[in-house]
Amino acid sequence: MSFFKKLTNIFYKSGGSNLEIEESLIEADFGPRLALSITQTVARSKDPQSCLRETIGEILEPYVSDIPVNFSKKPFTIMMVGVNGSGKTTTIAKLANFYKGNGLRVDIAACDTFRAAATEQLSVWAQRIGCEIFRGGHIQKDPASVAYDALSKTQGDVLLVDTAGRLHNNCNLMEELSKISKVLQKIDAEAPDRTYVTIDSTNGQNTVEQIREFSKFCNVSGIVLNKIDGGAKGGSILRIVEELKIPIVAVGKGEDLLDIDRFSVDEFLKDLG
Ligand SMILES: Nc1nc2c(ncn2[C@@H]2O[C@H](COP(=O)(O)OP(=O)(O)OP(=O)(O)O)[C@@H](O)[C@H]2O)c(=O)[nH]1
Ligand SMILES: [Mg+2]
Repeated sequence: MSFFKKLTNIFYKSGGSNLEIEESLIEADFGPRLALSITQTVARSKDPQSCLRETIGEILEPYVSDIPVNFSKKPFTIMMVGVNGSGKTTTIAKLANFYKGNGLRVDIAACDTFRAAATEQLSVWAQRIGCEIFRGGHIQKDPASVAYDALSKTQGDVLLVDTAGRLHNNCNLMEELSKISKVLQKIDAEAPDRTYVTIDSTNGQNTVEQIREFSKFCNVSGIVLNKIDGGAKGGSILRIVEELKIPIVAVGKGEDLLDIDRFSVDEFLKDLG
C-alpha cells in the first residue's frame, strides 16, 4: 500500500492518532524532524487530508523546475553524478534525446572509464538517439582526460558528461569528480555549467547524506529523481529539498528514452485520493 493510501486510511479511521500519522511519515522516509512538524501542522487542521497535501506541496513547489533547455552559452556542459546504479547513464540518454527533440545538437562524454561495458551502454544509446559520443579509446583513459578531450572538441550545443557510479563515502573516487571539474575549467572557467545528482528513489535511506557528500566535491545544482515508477516511498525528496535547497530538475519514470519528465507535485500526491 502506498504511504498516502495508508495515511488516508488513518485519517478516515475513527480514533486515528497523531502518532500513527507520524509513524507513517517516518516509514515513508520523511525523517523524524519533518514527520513531527508535518504531523503537528496536520493535527491542528479540520481537514487533515487537504492540509497534508498543502503542506507537502508548499515544501516541494519552490524546488520544482522545468527540465532546463534554454542555455545561455554553447557548449553548455552538464555533468551527471551519483551512486552506483542510480540512473546516471539512462538519464544522460533521456536528456540527450530530449534536447535533440528540442532542436539542439547534443554530444556525450563517456567519462565512466571504470567499466568497459559502461561506454558500450552509452554508445548504444548515442547511436539510437543519433548523437556524437566522445570515449576513451582502447587504452583506458582516465575520466578527466576524456572530459577534457570532449569539451575541447565538441561542436554541440550541449555536452552531457557521464561519470562512473561511486559511493559517496569513498574519498578517492569522490576526488576524481573534483578533478573532472577542474580539468573542464581549464577550457571553460564555468564548466560544468550544471551538475546533476541522480537519486534512486526506491532507496530512500541515505539520500540526503549522499547529496551532501557529492556537494563537497562538485557543485550540485539539480536533482534527478529516478525510478519513481518503482514503488518509491518518496518522502526523502522532501528532506532533500528542505535540508539542501536544491531544485528537482527531472524525474525518471522508467527505462526508456521518453521516461523523463518534470517533477509533478500533483502526481506525487495523487494516491492521497
Ligand atoms: N524503472 C526504472 N528503471 C530505471 C530508471 N532509470 C534507470 N533505470 C534502470 O536502472 C538500472 C541502472 O541504470 P543506469 O543508468 O545504468 O545507472 P547508472 O547510475 O549509470 O549506473 P552505474 O554507472 O553502474 O553507476 C538500469 O537497469 C536502468 O534501466 C527509472 O527511472 N525507472
Ligand atoms: Mg552508468
